[in-house]
Amino acid sequence: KTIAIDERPSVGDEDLGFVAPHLRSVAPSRSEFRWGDTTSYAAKKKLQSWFLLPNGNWELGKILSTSGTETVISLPEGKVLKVNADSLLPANPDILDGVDDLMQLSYLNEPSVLYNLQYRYNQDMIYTKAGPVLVAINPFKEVPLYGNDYIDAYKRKSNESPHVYAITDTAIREMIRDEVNQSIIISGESGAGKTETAKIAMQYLAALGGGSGIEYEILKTNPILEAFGNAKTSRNDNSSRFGKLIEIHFSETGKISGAKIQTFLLEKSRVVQCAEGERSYHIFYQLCAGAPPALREKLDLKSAYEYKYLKQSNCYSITGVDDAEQFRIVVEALDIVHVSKEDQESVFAMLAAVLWMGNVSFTVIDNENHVEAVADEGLTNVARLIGCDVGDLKQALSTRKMRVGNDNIIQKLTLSQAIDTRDALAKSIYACLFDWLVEQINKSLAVGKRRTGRSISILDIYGFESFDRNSFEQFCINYANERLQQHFNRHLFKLEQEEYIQDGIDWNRVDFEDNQDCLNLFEKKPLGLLSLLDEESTFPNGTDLTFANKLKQHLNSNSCFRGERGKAFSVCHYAGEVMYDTTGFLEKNRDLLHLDSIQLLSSCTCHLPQIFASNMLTQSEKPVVGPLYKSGGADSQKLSVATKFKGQLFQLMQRLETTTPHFIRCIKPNNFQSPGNYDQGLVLQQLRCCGVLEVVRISRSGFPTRMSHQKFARRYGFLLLESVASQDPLSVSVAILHQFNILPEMYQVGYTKLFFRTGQIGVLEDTRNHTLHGILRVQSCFRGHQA
Ligand code: AD9
Ligand code: MG
Repeated sequence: KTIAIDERPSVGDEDLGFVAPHLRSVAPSRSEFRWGDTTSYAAKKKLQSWFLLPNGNWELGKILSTSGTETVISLPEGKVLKVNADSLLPANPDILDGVDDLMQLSYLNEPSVLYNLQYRYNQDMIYTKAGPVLVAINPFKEVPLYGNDYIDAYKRKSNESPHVYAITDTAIREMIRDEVNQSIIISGESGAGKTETAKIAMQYLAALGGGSGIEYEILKTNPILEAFGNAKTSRNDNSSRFGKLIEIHFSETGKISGAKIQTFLLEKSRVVQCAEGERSYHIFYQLCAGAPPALREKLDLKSAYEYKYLKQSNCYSITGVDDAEQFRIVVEALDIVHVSKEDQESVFAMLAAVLWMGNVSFTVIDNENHVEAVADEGLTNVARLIGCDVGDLKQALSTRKMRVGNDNIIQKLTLSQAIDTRDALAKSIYACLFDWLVEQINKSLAVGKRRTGRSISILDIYGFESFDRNSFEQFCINYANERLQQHFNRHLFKLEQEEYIQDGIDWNRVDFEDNQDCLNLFEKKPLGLLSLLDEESTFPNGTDLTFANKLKQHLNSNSCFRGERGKAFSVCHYAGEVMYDTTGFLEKNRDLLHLDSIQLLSSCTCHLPQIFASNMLTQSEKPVVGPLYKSGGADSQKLSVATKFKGQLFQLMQRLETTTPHFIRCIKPNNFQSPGNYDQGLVLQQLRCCGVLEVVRISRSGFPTRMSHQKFARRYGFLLLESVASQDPLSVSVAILHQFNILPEMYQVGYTKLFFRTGQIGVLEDTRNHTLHGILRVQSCFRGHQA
């Protein structure tokens, strides 16, 4: 046989360009790898291998010799060690360094993946594909990967390296080609870069243009929502404290015609309480620093450190951020999304009212420790700003109307009750303001008449959180992430299977480890976490402790649940076990605003009644959770926070289910928000947690290597020892399979493609390489002779 001289050895070689990326043989994962095999990796000498250091990191070494389970390996700096084969994993040949899709790695194990990502990261290639998923590693610095030139290059497809732009471009093309709505689902832990990634995707979409500046308006929603919904936390200087889905609509001509934003569960508690070193929502500091003199005077604004709500965490500024300048940017953005100057002023007045509310103090008035709000600067400013009578406000903050039998009585409050009432009012005002603002933005972005009904949605939700102390907020956030993870698993898995079915191969469902058990733990009725939480929230005498005990009583047999000491319990999430402290769970789930406060707010001569009216209406439209929460029955009936959130998530999932999803997994390379710092352990933990390795495992459990009959015949046909009667690609392919004794259970022949199990193509590739090497040697020898 004659072979073209340019058919060189192939693994990682550029001539692989014409072969499906999956072609390169994929080695079994660590657990699947059997060192006893005759084809065992360790048996091959001088190969590169990963060696597990005692500190948990991996180091690259060369195998010198192997006997039994013992291997001699040389490590950098001349160290030679005799090690157990268990501490070794095969490394990829240098030629595969920095491949842009992890599927191209010959050996797909944790150290190889870590190394590949790091190799790219060190060169500012922060994006890598993991099969269908885009992995994005936060650079914590500006990288030269964005802007119009890049956008153009991805549009023209002259740049095909992994990028958010590329994913977004695929979404646009698939929306047009398949006439199906698309979604870009961004996940990753706090500070990993989800919000930035979402903005980069929006940038690409906006470059499609719209008309009447709608695309510009859409981009301007970002500074507004970030000002009102983001805050500095210990993890991220600009941490989103709400979830967001933005649905961008397109016209028939493929231009943007409008958009709609949906938000999920804003972290209200931050308004009145935040941890040392963290901040409340950016907008408060921006207002204090940037309000022009006239506004300042009108609202009687002081500096941030004069307000108790802002003072408690002892943190007022963020390195590199100019709050006054940000305020100007937010005002400009509000102008652009058509929030009138008058409305803007009301918004700022509400913000000032919230700040002044925190300064309202109380004084003890009797020997039963009852208190009364002090009529000082705080109280009078709140009353003035929200437009109510000082006396009414004082009354609402110091007493509570109760119904006992048929009588209405007025009960005085203790200090802690009064503070709770005050804080509940402040949280409520802020949360309603946030919702109202989103509503105003949506009015401005409302979809134009000439729409196709096609859309691309971008989901940027808070990532999985596991702190030293985890409360109700983490409980909700992690529940949301479980839902999202299920969508992720099922979808990627389903797609994979559909391809097999389409190509007519014999396919038995491959089960994968899904997180349904954990979701059941949350959602089962009546004995699930959410139901039990709601039930306890309706009991007048329910406390965080009785709640925790009830969980232990009913859920201890559940494999995803573990009762802990005292008021704590643990949940085995897909991303790891998290211990929750139930302190405050019931209160936060009830999220009560007393009727007195509601009445007060309804009577105000400001925007609030209007804002509240729409908010209360949406709540009363839905079924209530149970009987009235508190004794006396004077409080409004409303949906519990957890139940409302669950409903929102169900709706969200239903909506996403009708779209073609594109997944982006953001990774945080270090905990210091610092550039050029790649912490292997931290990255690995996230790869495991956010399921990147799992996706690869899922895609590998089927037939991850696939190649069309033609390509297969062309690539390996020359290895045939006997000629085949019929030269059609399928016959040639089958003959190759027989000659190489590929076991029937190791491959499937589809209508158009051959499908192989993990690692199967490796033998063929090896033989091909050897043969080609031999041929090259002979040819060069031959040429030498000729010369
Ligand atoms: V949280 O769950 O909302 O707390 P995110 O949203 O995952 O979190 P975010 O997008 O806010 O993280 O990123 C954190 C910071 O990382 C940003 O403020 C940037 O300073 C930095 N970052 C993230 N992505 C990029 C990027 N592509 N280029 C440059 C980036 N900097
Ligand atoms: Mg964010």
